[in-house]
Amino acid sequence: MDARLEAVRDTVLARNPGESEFHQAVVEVFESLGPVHDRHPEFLEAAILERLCEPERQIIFRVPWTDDSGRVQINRGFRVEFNSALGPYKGGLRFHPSVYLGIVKFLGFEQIFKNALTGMPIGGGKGGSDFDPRGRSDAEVMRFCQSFMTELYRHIGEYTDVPAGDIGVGGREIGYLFGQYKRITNRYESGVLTGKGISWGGSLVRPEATGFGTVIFTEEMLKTRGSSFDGQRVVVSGSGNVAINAIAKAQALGATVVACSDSSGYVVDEAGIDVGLLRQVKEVERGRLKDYVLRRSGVSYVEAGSVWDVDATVALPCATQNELDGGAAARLVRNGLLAVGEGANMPSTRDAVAVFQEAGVLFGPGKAANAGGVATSALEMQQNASRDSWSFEHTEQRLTDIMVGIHHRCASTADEYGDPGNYVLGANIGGFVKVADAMLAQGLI
Ligand code: NDP
Ligand code: 2IT
Repeated sequence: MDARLEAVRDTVLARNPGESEFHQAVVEVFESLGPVHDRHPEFLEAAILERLCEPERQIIFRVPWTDDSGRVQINRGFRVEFNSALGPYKGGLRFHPSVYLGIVKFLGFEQIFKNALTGMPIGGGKGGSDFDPRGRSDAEVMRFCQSFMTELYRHIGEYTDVPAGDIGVGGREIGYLFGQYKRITNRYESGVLTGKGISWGGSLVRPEATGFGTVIFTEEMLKTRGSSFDGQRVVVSGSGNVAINAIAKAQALGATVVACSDSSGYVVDEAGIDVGLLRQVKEVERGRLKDYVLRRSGVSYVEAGSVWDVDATVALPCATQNELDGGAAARLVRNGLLAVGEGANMPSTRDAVAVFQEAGVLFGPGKAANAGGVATSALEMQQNASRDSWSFEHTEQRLTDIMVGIHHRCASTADEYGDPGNYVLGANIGGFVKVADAMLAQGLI
């Protein structure tokens, strides 16, 4: 790493003890930024990096609620409003028992660069709670969401901060959150949340957008080698919103997705995952992946194993951070891997990224490859602001154009900085320069 940046890095790590995922995200970005500071000494003088690493505002709050048996439960809520140089804070809410400040800050930090890459007017933020929705009734989820919003509402707004979904937060939760916001504020402020239902201010394509976008970005990478998804053997991790829609799009482009997973195990389906059945099991019934196997013949289920043990030419990690390590990466590379598109945020460890890059595997980092979700959230905000709603075809075309644009920005930035094909460098520098320029123009705030 560039010596000038090392000192900043050390200060950031020391000021944020115990937040290992945040440290990992910061170090990965800093490793790309030396050449930018050679060209732009003004960024160093204005302490852009120090300011970028310190969130503009961090909110932590108590979320009390009552479960179905009448017992009081207490969770912790977070919203980190990281950077508003380009627009209102924008980013999802994650409900998962592993959530703590270090996770929210890593996600919020990544979101700054991701949102900049989309070319849309959105800043970076993230939030969530250590609430575990698994096994909770709809009524419990509703009471939790209402309590969460009773505190959060004072911090958000169409022009301030616009949350959306992430792990454990989908259409159901956004509905309960929106209802409570509307009730407290007495405003039908559609643009305060994205991922809304289609009949009450949502956008077509938003549910599909992250998975579709990841595949579109990966297809653009494959094209640079004269290849495409057609005929590829694909493994996807996860079986949630991002994974299901990545599977659907990859298969629509002619690939066969032979495996997917949840946190309990993975399924191998050599004929190609039946997306209709997967949606029924996971989205309609809110069941486990194991239930998929019971309804389809010729399919195997591996309890507690790693889905990365299944050979693939294209890997799409779409579950969670640090789910694909150096050992798994080396095994995939030995068995013919061509490309990785990260649908999740930071799913590959730093070791894994190094293995992919040394082997010449096309590697699309999450902040570029999964930006289609937040980009389509910004399209939802546009529709809300103009009180309009667009067709599926129009919105999907906008998403495609945005993803092709992000790929182009990453690739051309990597070329410009002398490391062709390095999408990590391209994404980090491309996102950073846009935010840094805006921060410089807006003075010391
Ligand atoms: P969902 O809650 O819909 O699905 C999450 C999936 O990942 C589930 O299959 C879940 O399995 C699995 N998973 C979650 N945590 C773990 C864990 N600790 N270990 C193993 N598996 C795990 O979330 P999304 O699909 O929305 O999000 C997936 C990833 O994509 C996340 O990294 C998220 O940040 C990222 N992302 C999401 C966007 C969106 O628009 N939703 C946009 C951009 C990125 P199980 O059910 O067993 O927990
Ligand atoms: O990580 C992400 O980009 C998201 N969870 C989507 C955020 C959004 O505001 O749509």
